[in-house]
Amino acid sequence: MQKVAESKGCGTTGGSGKASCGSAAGSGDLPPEIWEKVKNHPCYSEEAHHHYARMHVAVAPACNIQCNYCNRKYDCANESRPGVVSEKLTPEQAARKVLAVASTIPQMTVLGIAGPGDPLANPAKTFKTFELISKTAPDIKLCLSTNGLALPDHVDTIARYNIDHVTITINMIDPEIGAQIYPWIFWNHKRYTGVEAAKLLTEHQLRGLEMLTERGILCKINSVMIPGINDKHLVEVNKAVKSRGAFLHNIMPLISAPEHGTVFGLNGQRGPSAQELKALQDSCEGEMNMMRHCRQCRADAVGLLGEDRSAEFTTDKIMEMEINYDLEGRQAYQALVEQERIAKVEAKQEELATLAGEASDITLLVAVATRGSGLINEHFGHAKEFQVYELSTRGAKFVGHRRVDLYCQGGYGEEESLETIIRAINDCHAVFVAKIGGCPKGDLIKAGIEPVDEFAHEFIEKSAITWFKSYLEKVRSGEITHAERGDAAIRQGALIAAA
Ligand code: CLF
Ligand code: SF4
Repeated sequence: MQKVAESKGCGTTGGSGKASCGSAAGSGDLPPEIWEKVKNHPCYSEEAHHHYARMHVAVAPACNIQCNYCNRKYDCANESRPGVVSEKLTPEQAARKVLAVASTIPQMTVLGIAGPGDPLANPAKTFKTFELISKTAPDIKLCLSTNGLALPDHVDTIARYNIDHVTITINMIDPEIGAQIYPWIFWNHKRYTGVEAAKLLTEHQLRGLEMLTERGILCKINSVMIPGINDKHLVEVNKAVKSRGAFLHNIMPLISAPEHGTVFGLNGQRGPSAQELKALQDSCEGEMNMMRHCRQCRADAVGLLGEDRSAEFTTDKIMEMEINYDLEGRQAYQALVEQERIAKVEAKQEELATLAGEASDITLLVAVATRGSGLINEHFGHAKEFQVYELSTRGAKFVGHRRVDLYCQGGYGEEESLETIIRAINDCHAVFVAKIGGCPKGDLIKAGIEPVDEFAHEFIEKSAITWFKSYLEKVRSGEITHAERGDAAIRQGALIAAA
């Protein structure tokens, strides 16, 4: 357990001076057995999430607690963005779906069960699904996300099925705070409310975490940041989970809008701003590695984090699909992905070395339009999200992403969506794109955000460092004056899919 706790996890990306899971050496400062577990898990490795995909199967509809940020009509809000699950699956349907996706998306390496309720409130369906998949697709990593109430009862089963990655959503360790988040829990055929409910929940969560880490199972903690309720308290949560051997901490913004029909949505509880979220993540980073690339995905999501290909794999479609689960083909494809990944890291390291003599204390953010592979390969108008990197003389560090409305709307509503995009990346000095039209370019410049298209289809971090060096040079020569940017808005609600 200690070994895991001391390891530098995957929220730590290169350039910060700390080792990264995606270092050119392949393993950074992680023990080899940990590296094997995280190297192609898109949630446990920030570096991997540019290249590898995950899928969820929605086999777990029931829940044993109530969170004030969740409405049962929607996906599990602690592992999903709001939006109905398209279909609930039986374990057999789920197993077929996994094979269908694995045949089509060779870089899909992880199968997660994350709802739409709590997987451990549906243990028969959850473990049957894992059992079927471990037999038919043995190269796929198994991953589970839970609220933790029933966790201590299932730790041995989790270990028996080789489920090597478990996420527990822990929003508090103080029952007084918990009572403001959870109106009730259902345990041992009895409903508990208020502080008593929250006390039971936190005891089970922390005991479950200890039991898992004692068995060498990698644990990630998800926490929903709820301003005015648990925002300051999450620093204490961070210490508590680190001391119990958690590998990674993922502090996510509360998603709260009246149309979701949640208690928080209806009573006007706001989510954090981009600056508030980053400040909390930064303050916890000294204690532990922070995940910053979570997309709060659906309980039936398929694809790279940030893309959703679930519509390609509805039950009707997979029943008709010819399934060819080709293990060798998958491995060959993933070997190519690894080569691409190593080239990207080497390019970054080379460029980083040229920053060595710089003494500036300027730190700034830039936004990047990407479709994955660590490349600047998305058109501004087609971007559904922008990845955000922090640039300093220490290099380029991934610090988050901003979901946006598509700019290209077929000739309608572009001005309106541009306003929301500018609000979402308002804290950035520049936006890197593969291509951008004249209109949005002008408006971005007016808003003080430099559109940069000269690095189209090149590696993100290397390009960002090159641009940053020229920025510093312009500041030094007096051509520009460096100024801090303002705050940015975190988009609430569901993603608008590309047409
Ligand atoms: Fe799914 Fe969760 Fe496993 Fe990932 S998601 S069960 S650990 S495979 Fe990932 Fe999605 Fe964030 Fe979850 S981006 S919501 S952290
Ligand atoms: Fe909703 Fe998940 Fe909370 Fe259950 S644990 S109430 S499904 S957010």
